Amino acid sequence: MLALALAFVVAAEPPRLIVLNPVAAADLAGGIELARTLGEMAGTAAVDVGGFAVLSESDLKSALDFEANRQLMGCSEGSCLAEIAEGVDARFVISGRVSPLGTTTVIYLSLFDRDKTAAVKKTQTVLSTLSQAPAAVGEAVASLLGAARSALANKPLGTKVAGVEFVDVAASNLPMDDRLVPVPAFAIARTETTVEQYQSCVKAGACTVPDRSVSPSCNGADKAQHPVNCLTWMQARDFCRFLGGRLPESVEWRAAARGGRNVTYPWGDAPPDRTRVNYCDKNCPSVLTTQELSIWRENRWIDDGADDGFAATAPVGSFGAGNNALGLVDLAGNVYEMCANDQDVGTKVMHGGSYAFTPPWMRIDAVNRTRVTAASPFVGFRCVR
Ligand SMILES: [Ca+2]
Repeated sequence: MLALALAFVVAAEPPRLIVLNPVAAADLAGGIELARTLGEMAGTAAVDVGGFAVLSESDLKSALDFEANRQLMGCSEGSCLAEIAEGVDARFVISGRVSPLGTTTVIYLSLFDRDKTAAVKKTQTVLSTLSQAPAAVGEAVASLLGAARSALANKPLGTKVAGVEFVDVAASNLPMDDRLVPVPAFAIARTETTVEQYQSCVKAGACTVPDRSVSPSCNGADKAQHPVNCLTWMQARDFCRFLGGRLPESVEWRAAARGGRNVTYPWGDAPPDRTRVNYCDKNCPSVLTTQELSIWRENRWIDDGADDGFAATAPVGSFGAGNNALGLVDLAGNVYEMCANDQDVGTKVMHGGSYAFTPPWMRIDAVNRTRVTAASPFVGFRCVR
């Protein structure tokens, strides 16, 4: 006889999605009417794609009081979208704007994820005639909802993906120059990407092998727990994509390194020393080229009095005293960490200094740059998601 376990399956309500009318540019002829039409098209497309409980702007307006209604007009900032989503318990908001561009009309749509307090996907559609609008808006909405579905399928932020452990970083305001830059919540890898982690992407066919011919200090399989180095910015980007993540923006890297505190270095304000950082100590000259060595000597970039125990990279997490408040390791020293954003043409921002650099480069706000095509033993990365 079969013992049957009875289970009551409660159909989960589909996640709520709000579709706001795009904001019409002031110089767009018939803008308000067109924005309303496009908003309706986007709402219809979202219903057609399915999987979400769709609220249109007109549904919302009838649900909201006058004051909230007034705030809704022109709502496109994260804080405003978050408030609206919160108000009706929606996970996602599609919003955007529509502008003329020469003889064409451009529709920008973006998908805001309340859980990430950030836009997670953006589309841009150019229309030469308005008859193209229903198909084009439908395609844009389908792509936004694809991103919404993958956000729902993702594990919570602070989890392991392909052996990479992610740590949540709360939303914060980062002081830069004389202003505060809002940085939405995200998650960042606890360590620099290791050789072993990178290798899993190579095996999967999603990453290419680093060019280890550039230096004897490039890490191979015998250094599985060392940071992967000697790769281009594109290779780093591809690895982060493989994880479903991306490279950090410079402001994100800094916010993560601060870990919610107002500090000069990841661990605090005490100057770097051999217990906190793998930097250019007395072992460092042995891994510099002759040319580098003369430049380093000339600039006094070598701390001959210190011994951190490593000439080139160290296994990640070897300097516990240098951890930050979130438990992130090796933010300073070991390898430089490439970021997503440009420093100038053909170069990307990087942070944190490396085994061949000195204390001033270990400051959280110190910025260096790397050519996107360069592969250097000094440079590695970690991902965010
Ligand atoms: Ca580092």
